[in-house]
Amino acid sequence: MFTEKVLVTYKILVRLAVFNFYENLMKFSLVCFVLIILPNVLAAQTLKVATFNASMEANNYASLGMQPSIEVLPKVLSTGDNPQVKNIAEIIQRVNPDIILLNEFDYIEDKSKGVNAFVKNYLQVSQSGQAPVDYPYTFIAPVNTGFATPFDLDNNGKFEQYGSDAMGFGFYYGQYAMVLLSKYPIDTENVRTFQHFKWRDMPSHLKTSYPDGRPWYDEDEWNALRLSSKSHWDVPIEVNGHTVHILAMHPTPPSFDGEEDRNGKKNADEIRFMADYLTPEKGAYIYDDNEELASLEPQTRFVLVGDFNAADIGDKYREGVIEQLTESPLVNNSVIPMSKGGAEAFEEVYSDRYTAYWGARADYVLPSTYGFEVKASGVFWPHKDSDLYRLVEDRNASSDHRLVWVSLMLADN
Ligand SMILES: [Ca+2]
Ligand SMILES: [Ca+2]
Repeated sequence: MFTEKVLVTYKILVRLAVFNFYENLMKFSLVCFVLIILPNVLAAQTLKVATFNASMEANNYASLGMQPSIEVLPKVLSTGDNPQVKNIAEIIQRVNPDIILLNEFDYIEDKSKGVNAFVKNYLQVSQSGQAPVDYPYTFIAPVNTGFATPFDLDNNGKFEQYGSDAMGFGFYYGQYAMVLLSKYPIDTENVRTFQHFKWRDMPSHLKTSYPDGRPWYDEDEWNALRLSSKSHWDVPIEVNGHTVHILAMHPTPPSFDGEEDRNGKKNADEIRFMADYLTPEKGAYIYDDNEELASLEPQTRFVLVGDFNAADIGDKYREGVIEQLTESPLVNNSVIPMSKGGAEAFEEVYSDRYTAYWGARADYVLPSTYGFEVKASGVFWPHKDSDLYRLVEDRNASSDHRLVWVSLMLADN
């Protein structure tokens, strides 16, 4: 009797112990999942991509008393104490994108004095209490801006090498260039650049003529003229086992010219070039700077980024230009990034989409329809009552453009 009771009690105790063990194991597993596995799963799938015409070229630092040249930006980046650049860094820290293109960041061949100095001395330093951000992977490449030519490209009768006579508008070589910063590794081997592609090699290109029909460019000029005003880039980035092609450009503004509309035509064809690059059919004519034919394959994840200088509505809109991208079935323009600051700064009902303080949607982050879901987006443009308005309150606070960002979920399709 006694041993039977002991045995029953013993069995009950064992069952309770086993039950507690499994219950605790379940709890422990759940805690592990929430604390360790879940953040990695989420991090693996979400990608925040931004574009920012930061306007960091040499004209921005008059207080230094230096003539605009390629020497100015390295000086600014070496100190970490320029208020305008600190504000630009604070904006980036607050948005904290995984990948960001900066337009109008001079081409400084020695990265340690250029883009990497910006990361080290500004982004990795807390600005106004914000968490520092790090971008271990950066990409730069030569550009056409300020690339001297022997031609009179603006036909003002003067051969000035720079300014409007340069291959792309610029007063010194490398002005208005661009840099790409990434938290994820860049597949450097497979980067393609299109700095050298000649405008004449684009089939059915737009023609620039005087009002009486004579060609604007003479034969030597036309044979030498490159299409890209800065450069066009395809930079593949490895995001947790997925390749994402960052397609970057900064087409010339469709202004600062005459009736011939040479810059308007260039802007339209620079955008067409990138639209053609998205498919092997349309992009069959495209060659890269290694003189190899190149275009994207079907079912490729890409994100178009940059100041495209092409409004989609309003008085700066030009019919048929930005639609080459925004109406492509390959491109997802269904979610338009917006801000309260833009909404209140202009009368137009659509000004909540503006990305520049001169009133237009000029800067774009456009993901491929393939492989992504848009989760959130925005334009960093605080409204006047915000504490952050100081970051955009005038031209010298940061830039004449605003940072645009899109958060993407990598979908399997
Ligand atoms: Ca000429
Ligand atoms: Ca000239």
